[in-house]
Formats: sequence, C-alpha cells, structure tokens
Amino acid sequence: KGDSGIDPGKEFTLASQCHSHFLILGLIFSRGKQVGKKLYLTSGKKMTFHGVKSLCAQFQASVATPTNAEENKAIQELIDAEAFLGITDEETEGQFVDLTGKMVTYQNWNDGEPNNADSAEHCVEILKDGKWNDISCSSHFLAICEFPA
Ligand code: NAG
Repeated sequence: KGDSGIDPGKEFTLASQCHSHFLILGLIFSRGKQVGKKLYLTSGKKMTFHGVKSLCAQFQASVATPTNAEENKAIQELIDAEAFLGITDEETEGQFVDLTGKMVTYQNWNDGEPNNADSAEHCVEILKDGKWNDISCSSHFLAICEFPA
C-alpha cells in the first residue's frame, strides 16, 4: 500500500475491469446516440422482441422506449431499418405499456395504427420515418437498448 492507503494492484484491477466492460459493449453494439439523460445503443442486428429484451437485459439495460419527440428523433437517426421499441399490449389488448408496465403517454403512431392486424400485433416497431406500427413480437427487427446516461 502506498501513502494513499490504496493498494495500487487493486486499483489497477478495478480500472481494467471497468474498461473491459466498455470493450465488451463495443463488441456488441455498433452505433449509439445520446439524447438528454438517455443513451441508445444498437447492435445493428435483427431479432425477435424476446431476443431484444434478453440482449438488453444482459447489460442491465431496457429496450428503447422514447418518451418524447426528441428521443423518438434520436432513435430514428440511429437506425437504417425498422427497430423494436420497448412497448407492448401483450397484457391487455389495446393498452400499450412500457416494459415496467407503465402506460405510455408519448405515442407516435402511423396513420391507421395501432390496428392489431390479424389480431396478432402486440409489439411496436419504429419505422424509418419515425412513425410507429404495431407488429408481431416474433417478427425480426433491429435491437436498440436504452441505458440511463
Ligand atoms: C402491414 C403490416 C401491418 C400494418 C399494415 C398497414 C406487416 C407484417 N404488417 O404490412 O402491421 O398495420 O401494413 O397497412 O408488416
């Protein structure tokens, strides 16, 4: 131990563990965008809603859930294809909630949506123009995770 009372070996281990977490984030997520207090990271890969949820959960993150026009725009600018949002009406048809079960106040539905086509659309995709469409949770769209920045 030095004068500071801190074991330099321990300090080094903590610092490198911290850096290795960022390295792993960089291997999984190809692009990111920060807006206000949120950081959105995308893997650039398409997967089912279940897949996106588990990917994000592995990093203690949630699925991208825009709560205002600025956040919605940030997500739109991040993607080059449709992506899942962290919003579903799986529990009660027509009641769209975030992954904590809270009713979503900000919504940006495309004209005529949500229409629950074939009575089988309980997830939400953001289209390239930023508008939302309800869609099957087992379809494949880009994964975007949301981190509190
Ligand atoms: C369909 C969409 C549906 C949407 C409709 C709007 C799929 C599988 N289905 O193509 O969600 O409500 O267009 O016209 O993308």
